Amino acid sequence: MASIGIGVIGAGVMGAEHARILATEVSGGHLVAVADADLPRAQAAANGAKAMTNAEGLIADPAVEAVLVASPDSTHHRLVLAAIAAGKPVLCEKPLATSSAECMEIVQAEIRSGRQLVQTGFMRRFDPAYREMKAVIEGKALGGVHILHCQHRNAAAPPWFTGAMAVTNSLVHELDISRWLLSTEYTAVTAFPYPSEEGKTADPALFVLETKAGTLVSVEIFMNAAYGYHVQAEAVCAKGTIGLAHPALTRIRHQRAECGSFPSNWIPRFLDAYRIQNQAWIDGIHSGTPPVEGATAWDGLVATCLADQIVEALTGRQRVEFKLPPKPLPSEAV
Ligand code: ISE
Repeated sequence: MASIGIGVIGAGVMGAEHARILATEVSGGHLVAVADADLPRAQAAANGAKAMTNAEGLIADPAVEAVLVASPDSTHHRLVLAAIAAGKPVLCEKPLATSSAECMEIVQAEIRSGRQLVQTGFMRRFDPAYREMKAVIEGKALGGVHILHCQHRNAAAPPWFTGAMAVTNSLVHELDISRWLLSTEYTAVTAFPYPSEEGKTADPALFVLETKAGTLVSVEIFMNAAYGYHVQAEAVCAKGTIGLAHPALTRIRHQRAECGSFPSNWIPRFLDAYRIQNQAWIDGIHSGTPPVEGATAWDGLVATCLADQIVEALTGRQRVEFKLPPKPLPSEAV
């Protein structure tokens, strides 16, 4: 099959990185267009491919056979629905949409299209280290997982980042990856926000999630950890533990100390994950079978729906039992 023409919507940090990956690091697909409200920014990311300001125009463009959405969160719902209506496969950065009602509209529209067109960009599922962790957990040599400890630290939150976004934009990664690692669903959450100064958002915050499998998942979210970008996960199992190793590839020993550096943000840490994710998405379009590791529209809905309930839990130290809408069957699409 000929190489697939891909259009990227959004040319900010993530959109520009996806455009670069699609232009230079994948096979079987290539970048044909980039859309961004800021034309010079679209042109810079397009690097010779078409640049435009109209996202709907990009989706309608006949040269665009598949769409990657990396525009601001609030635009995802509208653009993913437009891609489904055009019958084009769409890989959408997380979150799939900003409310579970919007996610449900996407789930329903995809069912009505009769094809699995949507992949939610939970790229950690393609990260080699997380995949190794999953293989070891499923191999059962360490016994069942009792506790999964997760840390998600950013060097500094951007000025426009709200307290709720620490959940809807950052914690959603742990919601998805832990559910995927453990093959279970969550039942409840208790949030422990660090007492914050008046008018400031709680940072760091600790969340303890309960699961159907009985495993407890602890997640620290620290948006202003200052020292660098750092994601950690360790599964405490009956006969041992498995965790992610330090992300640096080298260690420096100097003046009686040893150190390994941290990246400034998630792109260097998850570079392989983004590339492998995008390649698997393209391969799935060619074969007609989306990658099994990929997060579906339903997975996107689960993360957003739980995140909304966790934001509520943040307002007090209360335990909240999760409620999820029933997963619609293909025959139940409305
Ligand atoms: C950001 O939007 C991402 O998706 C990163 O992967 C995450 O680590 C970061 O906390 C988010 O703000």
